[in-house]
Amino acid sequence: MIATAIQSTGLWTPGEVLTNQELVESYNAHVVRYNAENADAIARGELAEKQPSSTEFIEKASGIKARYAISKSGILDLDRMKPDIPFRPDDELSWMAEAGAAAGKDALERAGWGPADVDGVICSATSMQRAYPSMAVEIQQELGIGGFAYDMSVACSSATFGITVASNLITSGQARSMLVVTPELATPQVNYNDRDSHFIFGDAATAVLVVREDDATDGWSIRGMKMKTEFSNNIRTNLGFLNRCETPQRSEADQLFSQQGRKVFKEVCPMAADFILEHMGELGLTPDQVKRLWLHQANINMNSMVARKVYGRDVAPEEAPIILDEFANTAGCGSVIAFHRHNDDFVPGETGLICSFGAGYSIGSIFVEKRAS
Ligand code: CO8
Repeated sequence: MIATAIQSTGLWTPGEVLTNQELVESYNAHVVRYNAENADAIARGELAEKQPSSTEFIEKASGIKARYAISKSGILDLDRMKPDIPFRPDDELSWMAEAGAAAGKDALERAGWGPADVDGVICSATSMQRAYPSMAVEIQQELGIGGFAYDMSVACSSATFGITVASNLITSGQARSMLVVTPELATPQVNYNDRDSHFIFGDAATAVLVVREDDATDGWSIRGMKMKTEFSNNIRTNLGFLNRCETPQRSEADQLFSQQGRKVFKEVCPMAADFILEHMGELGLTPDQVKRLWLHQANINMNSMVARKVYGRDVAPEEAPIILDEFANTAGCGSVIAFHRHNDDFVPGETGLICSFGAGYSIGSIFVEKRAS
């Protein structure tokens, strides 16, 4: 069987940083205005009085301190409370393709590879800016890559499932190398009027260059890949192409990200830990042979719990690195950013795990082993 490897990874972040403090100040100003405007209805018991948000809660409950955002001013503008994205005509590069292409370019430069060395592009992300032409084909054109390209989407597991598909395309002989791009413009999906979720997401894009192992110069051997899905309504968006035809019409809030955060926490932690241990067992690995878990980045407490269950003991921060303090939840990008940022200290032969978990529910697990250069 043709073995595969990750040759390099790439990362793109928007230029603007949005802190918890800024977000909470803006949300709390909205609360004051909302409660004043609806004072009569609140007094009659028809509407609930909105409660303020707090930076202390956000950091303690999630571990998030800040996030990168494509339009900070739009989010903080009380009359708007959503990113303000300048319209681009059809003959300009779209926003999502720009983010994906930048991450892809970074991955290629880090590998020292050119576009001609790549056989195709998979754009795998939570949401697509449009259905067609495919985002992947636009990114392929922007990067000057030949071959074929297509989109796929598995929410938080978009990148890990995308890497798995790319690896399988290489193993089956359909490509020698694939660029898996995950542009997550997550802030446009956030309801900034909602206290429970206004702080959760940030924008980023990642790219992973998956290659035949015998073409890899150094990088990471892929030792095993495993995927799981199980339907749950606990993390959901209802945005879709049927919406404009539905009767009655959905509100805007009903088309944005929503979740039962507590339930997700309780259900996904054991599911992810059991899945990781099962996959490890199938590969003949024991937890002490796995140096690091690059986990999905939704919640710091969730990651500590999953890591503790996997290792069967308390874990050091470097065993399950956290990037959501800087990035917040970047959906499919989270585990790849953790891997991208925290792998320099691996020596050849050492093994780590890239693992996503989230909406669907979906879990994607990829064990990688550092290769000699
Ligand atoms: N400020 C102050 N207090 C607050 C706030 C706030 N902003 N929000 C809630 N509270 C209060 C609540 O009212 C509650 O008060 P009380 O106890 O009096 O009722 C108290 O704080 C505790 O509330 P919770 O129980 O809801 O708080 P938790 O400790 O559970 O923390 C979290 C909430 C942070 C949401 C937590 O449950 C969590 O992170 N869960 C896991 C969620 C998760 O992993 N989700 C997956 C995310 S989905 C994903 O990763 C990708 C999907 C695709 C995304 C697409 C792009 C948008």
